[in-house]
Amino acid sequence: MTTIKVKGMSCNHCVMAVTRALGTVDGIQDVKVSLEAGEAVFEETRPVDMAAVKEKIKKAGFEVG
Ligand SMILES: [Cu+2]
Repeated sequence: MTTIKVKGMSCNHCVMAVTRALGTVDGIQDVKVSLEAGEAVFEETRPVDMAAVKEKIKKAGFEVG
């Protein structure tokens, strides 16, 4: 289980966008995004490239950290 902080989420659409973005990253499964906590939690089925994660989140319009 991996937890990352996601900045910039303000509504459920943001949550969906982040969930979708993470779902496209190789090795990521069972994505759960919490708007209240500003966090995303996921399982890694294999080592995940955090740079790729940041890139996808950024493309979706949000910031990791
Ligand atoms: Cu939103």
